[in-house]
Amino acid sequence: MGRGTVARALAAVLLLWRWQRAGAGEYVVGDVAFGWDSWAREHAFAVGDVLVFQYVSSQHNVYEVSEGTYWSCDTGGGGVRVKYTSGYYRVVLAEARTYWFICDLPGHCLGGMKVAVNVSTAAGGR
Ligand SMILES: [Cu+2]
Repeated sequence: MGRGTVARALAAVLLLWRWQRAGAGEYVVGDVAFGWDSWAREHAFAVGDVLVFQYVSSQHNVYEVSEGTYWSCDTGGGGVRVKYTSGYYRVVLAEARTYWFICDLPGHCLGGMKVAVNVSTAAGGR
């Protein structure tokens, strides 16, 4: 029981993804390091920006999900829009809306491995 608690605490620390700007309007999201969600919340995305998810495919995946699934981390209820499991996922943010992404490996989403990306129409957002 104590061991499980420690594992969970570690997971909460380690399961945050790193953001990195890779060029004009392109952003790389990789495993390890500090909070991707807080970074995304502070950053203004515009239509046409690109997110590149890069991670070890045996350790993580990326699902684009509904808002409800984002908050519940429960992917059993039909809230999954797209599943990406290859370790490399390049998504063009083509629509002005909120994109919801989570990692579906057991405990990862609940541990904080999720991100909401708010995309607005171009011009003046940043
Ligand atoms: Cu993960």
